[in-house]
Amino acid sequence: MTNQPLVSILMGSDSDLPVMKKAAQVLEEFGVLYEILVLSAHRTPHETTDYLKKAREHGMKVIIAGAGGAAHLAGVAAAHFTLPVIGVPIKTKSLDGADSLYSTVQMPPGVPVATVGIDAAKNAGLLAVKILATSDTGLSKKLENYLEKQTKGVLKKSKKLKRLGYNKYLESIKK
Ligand code: RP5
Repeated sequence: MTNQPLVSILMGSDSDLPVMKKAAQVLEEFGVLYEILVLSAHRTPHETTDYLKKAREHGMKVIIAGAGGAAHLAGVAAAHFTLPVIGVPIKTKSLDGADSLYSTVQMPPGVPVATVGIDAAKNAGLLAVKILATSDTGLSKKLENYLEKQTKGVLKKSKKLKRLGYNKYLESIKK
């Protein structure tokens, strides 16, 4: 592992941060270094393009880009950055994030953006880890452990549901 960031987490506005922090949390869990910035395709077009053009020479392997509404950030990132770009469509008040989803996912042939679900920044973080794990055996092992833990967690819940029945189970998980 190097001591320089490998993943760049970008978002169009600081209002996206409560969602995008979930990508950062996953990367931290796996010990993957990242940098996190607010850069907008529309409000800071020149700064965004400058950053993206230099991202590869600065050692970035994956970019995660989250934006809402007319969400062009991930697409612009993919236009300038030659390695994988993961898009996170942010939920909006007006159209519930359908606008963000379509803007992010409907890229023209030749310029792919790996788009996760609306507000699914956790999956974006995990996908970045999976991409990096293709050439990092330590990370690959950590992923196996993570997935094993996840499986055990689900099976434990299933056993508990069987034991308690659904009414008592629901009582037990009430907040
Ligand atoms: C997008 O516009 C941002 O990604 C954000 O999701 C949305 C609203 O931005 P703010 O008005 O909250 O700054 O560019």
